[in-house]
Amino acid sequence: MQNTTTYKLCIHGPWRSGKSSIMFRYFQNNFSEDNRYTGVDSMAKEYTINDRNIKLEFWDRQSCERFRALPLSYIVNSDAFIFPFDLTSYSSYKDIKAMLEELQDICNREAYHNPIVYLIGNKSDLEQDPLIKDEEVQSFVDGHKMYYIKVSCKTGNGFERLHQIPYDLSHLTPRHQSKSIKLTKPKRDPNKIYC
Ligand SMILES: Nc1nc2c(ncn2[C@@H]2O[C@H](COP(=O)(O)OP(=O)(O)OP(=O)(O)O)[C@@H](O)[C@H]2O)c(=O)[nH]1
Ligand SMILES: [Mg+2]
Repeated sequence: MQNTTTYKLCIHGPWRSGKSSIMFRYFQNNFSEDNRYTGVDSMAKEYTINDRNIKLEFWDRQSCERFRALPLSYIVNSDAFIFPFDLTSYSSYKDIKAMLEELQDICNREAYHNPIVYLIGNKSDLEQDPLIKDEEVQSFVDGHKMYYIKVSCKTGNGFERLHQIPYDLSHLTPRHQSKSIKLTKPKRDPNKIYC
């Protein structure tokens, strides 16, 4: 039987930007207005692309980790990143830009690491008079070598592009294969209160 190649994709972004909703819309094609997605860290799906077996794992950073920087173990072991922001919140957009600059600094230091980055403008169903102009985001994206995709987890709009991700990744050698560090659930201190 043929080997399966696993690619890891980390979803990181501001609080309530739709990280968990993106994962559930992608894997289960559903959406929930309430917060019932909390607690699920990862989901995976297998594909066959050009006769190769590929497994795509999404890792969702939980809201209680919202003030923490992305741990280096996530960065060095991820083949791709989804960075969502809320199209109806300018502070969400400012936060995502800061997070992306931080990721880029680390990737530049780790000179060999060149992940695929998807900047996601989420909640497009709520956008009537756009608060964050497409041209503004596009000029940021052009300077940073990443894809910009507008989606709505509520309606599923834009997800056809996200479903191309396994094809984008299938051209790469996965990061974790040569590394000993693995993505795992974050360790919790039993004496500490998490949000
Ligand atoms: N209208 C609309 N609401 C959305 C959309 N995506 C997410 N939401 C809502 O926004 C809220 C936050 O979504 P989550 O998926 O929990 O966001 P998150 O980034 O995982 O949140 P934290 O983990 O708490 O930081 C929830 O109430 C969702 O129902 C969307 O595309 N449209
Ligand atoms: Mg979440």
